[in-house]
Amino acid sequence: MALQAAYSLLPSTVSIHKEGRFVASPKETTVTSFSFSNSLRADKISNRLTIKRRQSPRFSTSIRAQTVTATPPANEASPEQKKTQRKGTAVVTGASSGLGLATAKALADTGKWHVIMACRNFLKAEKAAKSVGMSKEDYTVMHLDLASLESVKQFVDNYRRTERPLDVLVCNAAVYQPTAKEPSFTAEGFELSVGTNHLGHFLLSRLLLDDLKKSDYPSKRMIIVGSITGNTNTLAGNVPPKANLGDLRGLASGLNGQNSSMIDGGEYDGAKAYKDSKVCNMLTMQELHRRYHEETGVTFASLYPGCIATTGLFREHIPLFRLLFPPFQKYITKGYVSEEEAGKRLAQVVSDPSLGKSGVYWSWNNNSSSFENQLSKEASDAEKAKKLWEVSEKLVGLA
Ligand code: NDP
Ligand code: PMR
Repeated sequence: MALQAAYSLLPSTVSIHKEGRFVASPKETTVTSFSFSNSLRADKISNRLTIKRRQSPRFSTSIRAQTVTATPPANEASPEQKKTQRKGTAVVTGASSGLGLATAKALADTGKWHVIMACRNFLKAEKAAKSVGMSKEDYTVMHLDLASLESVKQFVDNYRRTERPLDVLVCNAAVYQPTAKEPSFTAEGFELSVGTNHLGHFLLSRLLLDDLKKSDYPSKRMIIVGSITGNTNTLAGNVPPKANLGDLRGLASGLNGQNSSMIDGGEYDGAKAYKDSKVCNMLTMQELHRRYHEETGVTFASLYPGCIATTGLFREHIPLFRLLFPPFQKYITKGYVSEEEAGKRLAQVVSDPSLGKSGVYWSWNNNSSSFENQLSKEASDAEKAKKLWEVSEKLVGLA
């Protein structure tokens, strides 16, 4: 069983106690129980959770509770928001399916946003927009292939030619290759998941920051979608292979498969490459915040929208995984969220006045209220973020 295979990769005994602390010990040998009670939607860790598994490497860790800072939903526009009557323009990458499409739809439905659907497959994006009932005046599809830095530059040029202001950028697109035996590469020869999810977005966000600066919209935002699976202070983030950027030696040596195609310089692992790319996304958001928030007034944010187990992200996973993953997340972890709900969450981060704080990694709890979540040690390591920034700048040709 696909998920059982995954269980067998878990640390031998994982117990989640009150306050969301979880500890693991290496003694047990079989999957004997998996119980949740009083499920805690701070990334869906329940008060009591016990998992036992077949074999265990040295594993003994303690995982910190998620910080929960409840943010009341805002019903009224702030005085700032009332300043402008014009529609905001939001660029959403990867808006042709899943979370990106649902976000585009949620924003369009408010009547306050024009969405630029920045997609690699023009026809698919047009069809997707129609299929969810978006009206033509609420969106524009523009070509963007994040697996090509040339395409990123071309997108920025094309966008500038439209002379539209840019008010919000949402870096959402991603690829996940959990079953790939060998790495594949972007046009410039970077391992595909990190090349697309991190480097493509890194260049895009750096170039479009100038355009965001020019916007007169009252709340300018740049959002980079993160994930729980890149955060090793959560149960989900402890499912092997775990994210780990190490000292970035693989990235520094070009991530082109000559020395290594993994950021930490290790053996290729598609699932790890994705999780590493999400750590890069969350580190980049914080580095942008540190460097530019004060100077530009732009709000930088990341988020974990919930487990949207039905999206195209899992298209390369084995069929059994795709069959079992949604019920597993719905009924066992209770981490499941529909595409529609996840789209509303990301749309909140785009436009809700109460989510205007910069440098935050947002999550949602059981009753769908947002809170400022705590990132793992690595995903909040300021020194690593700086190093990642500098190495990435070189790779994308900005330094
Ligand atoms: P989908 O596969 O449904 O959407 C991914 C989107 O990215 C698609 O539109 C896809 O385009 C696009 N894309 C992929 N490669 C490129 C590229 N080279 N250039 C441009 N666009 C590209 O997955 P999700 O909606 O689930 O994922 C969206 C975001 O949510 C990702 O950042 C993911 O990490 C994050 N996330 C998802 C979770 C989940 O449970 N699903 C949980 C946490 C975070 P195309 O349609 O052409 O394939
Ligand atoms: Mg995970 C609280 C429990 C929880 C949550 C919220 C997720 C989210 N997952 C949880 C637990 C578990 N998962 C457990 C206990 C297992 C072992 C059975 C498990 C397994 C698992 C696999 C094999 N989970 C996965 C996979 C994937 O291939 C997905 C992945 O890692 O993609 C990178 C995944 C996910 N689990 C999640 C989420 C949100 C994902 C998709 C990850 C993402 O988009 O970042």
